[in-house]
Amino acid sequence: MGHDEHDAKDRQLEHDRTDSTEPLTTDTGVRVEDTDNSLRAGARGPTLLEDFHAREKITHFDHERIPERVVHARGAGAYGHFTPYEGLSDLTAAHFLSSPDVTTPVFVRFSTVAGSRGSADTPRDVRGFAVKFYTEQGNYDLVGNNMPVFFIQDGIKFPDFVHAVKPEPHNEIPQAQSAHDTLWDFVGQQPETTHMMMWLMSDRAIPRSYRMMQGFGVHTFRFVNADGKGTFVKFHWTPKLGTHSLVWDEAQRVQGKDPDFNRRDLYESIERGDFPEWELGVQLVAEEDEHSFDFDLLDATKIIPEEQVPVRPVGKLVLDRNPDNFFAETEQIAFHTANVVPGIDFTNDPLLQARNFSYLDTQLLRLGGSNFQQIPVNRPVAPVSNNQRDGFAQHRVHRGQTSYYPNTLGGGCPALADEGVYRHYTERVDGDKIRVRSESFQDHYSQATLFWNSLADWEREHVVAAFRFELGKCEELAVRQQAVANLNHVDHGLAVSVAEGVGVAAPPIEQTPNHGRSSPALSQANTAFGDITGRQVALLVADGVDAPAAEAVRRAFSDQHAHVEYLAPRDGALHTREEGVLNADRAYTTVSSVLYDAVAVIGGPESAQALAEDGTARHFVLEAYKHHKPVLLVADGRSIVDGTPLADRLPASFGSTTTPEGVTVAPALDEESVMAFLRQVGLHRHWERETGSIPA
Ligand code: HDD
Repeated sequence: MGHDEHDAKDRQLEHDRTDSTEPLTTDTGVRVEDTDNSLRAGARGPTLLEDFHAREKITHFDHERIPERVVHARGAGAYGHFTPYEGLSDLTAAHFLSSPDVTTPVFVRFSTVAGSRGSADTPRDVRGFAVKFYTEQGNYDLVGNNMPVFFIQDGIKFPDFVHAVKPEPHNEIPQAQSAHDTLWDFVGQQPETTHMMMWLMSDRAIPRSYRMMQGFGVHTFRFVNADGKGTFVKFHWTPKLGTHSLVWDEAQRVQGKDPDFNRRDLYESIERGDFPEWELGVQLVAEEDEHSFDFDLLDATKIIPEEQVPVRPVGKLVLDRNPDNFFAETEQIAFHTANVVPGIDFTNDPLLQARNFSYLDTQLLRLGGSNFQQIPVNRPVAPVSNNQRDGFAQHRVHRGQTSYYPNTLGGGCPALADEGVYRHYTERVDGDKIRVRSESFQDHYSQATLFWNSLADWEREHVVAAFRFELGKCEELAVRQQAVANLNHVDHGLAVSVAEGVGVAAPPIEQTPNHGRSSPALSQANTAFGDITGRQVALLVADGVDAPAAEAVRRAFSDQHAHVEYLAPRDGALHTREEGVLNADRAYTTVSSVLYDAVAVIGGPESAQALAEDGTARHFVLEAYKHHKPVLLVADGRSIVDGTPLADRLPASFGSTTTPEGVTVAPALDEESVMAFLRQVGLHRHWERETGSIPA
């Protein structure tokens, strides 16, 4: 189902969509004669209070802002739909999972956590992955992240954690950065954060695209079937395009070159018809197996390793429609972990229990009162019928004499339904009223070590570099030292490498021996490769360019839904080697290599010479190389790297080949070289390439 087929949510929204086609009016519908000059006493006299149009216009403007989300303020979202592969009625009574014939409209909002609403898309941070399913049984929200664990085990610590990671209160510095003293001061004293900090220091924290990241429900939830039987469940979203990341240096530069990098990528992919896709998977654990793990299922700082419980694919999510209005839809959407439908229930995870309080509470403030579920994007497609009344901005006109239950005067309406109702899972609980953390929550290191052990060499190098960067930004040496001491429980070698980079003493002895276990599913080296949908390739061109070669590269990529842009020293028409015309897509001075996945330079002697003499073009190629991106150099286009360290890494005389460093060179453009370059783009990055000596 695509954009044109109008699902139930789309049809509902149609009533609210507004086009400004009528003449200009006030909010009360009165046509306005002049909106440039306020009403005044004399041409140079004072403005009159009776100018209701001017007052209304300015007043409304004054009230345009609402509080941003206290976390996850920066985000982007889209509509789409979810379809299960098969019926799951044996596990859950949830109707949206009952049959492949049921397709459910969704809205998904992706976000960073720490930054303000106007911050950049690519800081080192967790990404939110929040899905609202508009099911026939009411709205179901799966409010997850792109990492499968969390910083803390109990929601009561969430305000402390967020205060520590947000800009420091005395000077509100730094914006959207975890690299500062207060975060590391906090986590250094909270061993339970260690596992999540390993994920945060990994490449997961700098996704190339929202389309290329996993999502996780994090908590263990509970499926409940029609007979009331429960099964523990963890939710996974797996992107069709694989899980791919930026390079940290690149991510920092993107913040300046295009702060909207991930938002733009999502929006443009959908506009182009390259609809992002994820597979929903579930890990299922029978109730009787609750205690058969060496960690607690209720502890949100733990994963269930996929080798222990495989992920079963159960359905597909496709995003195929951009919102019409960012504020109305993406900003006003209100997620809440307690928005569940029959068949899905909670567990006693203390983090989840706190969330079930926090989300409703925050929406009441953020959206100005209790009627926020009536905002178009939040409205369920399921009928709403109850005795909740009044409140600010009540949009419903409830008819009838009664607004209480039970009643006879209103015919007993609304009555309780016999079927399809939400029934809380029956669970026996018994215990003293105490403030303690369960013994089963006390192992904070084993899974941090598991994660470390599971990474490829290049991923580990990135983790060490990330720790060095972050701790290197901390002013207090004691804060650095504490973090290193904590890492010594994860892996001694890791702790030593980090210590060496940040000028503190390396721990002399191993604290906790590395258990040696790993879980291959945790490494991005084992993700999907080869699908290059939506990848952006920069093709540097100048006057005199070999146009047939340029067009051949572009065609080969667009056949696979990737996009080649002709970047030239200036905008507009170029003359080609063949004395024709080629239109540049952009001047390369307006963009940067960090906004592209790969770079190609082709021949035409005049074009090659112009590019080779231009420092900006040379830097473009070197920078792409430094960020491990595929490079294609054809014919004399290769002269762009003359005199750089890259030249020494190319074969002196060459046929068509891809070097061990992942640069494809060809004496003339042919099918083989284009395909070789395309394959390199499908591999995302050439991580083995040495880049430390490249001065870009
Ligand atoms: Fe949260 C927003 C995800 C723990 C309190 N959270 C928020 C969003 C996501 C998450 C994706 C943005 C939703 C949107 O796009 O509007 N949060 C998580 C995950 C957690 C988590 C995966 C751990 C497993 N959160 C968490 C705790 C608390 C909160 C423990 C409080 C005790 N989160 C909130 C909030 C926010 C929020 C304050 C801010 C804006 C909002 O809810 O709508 O209520």
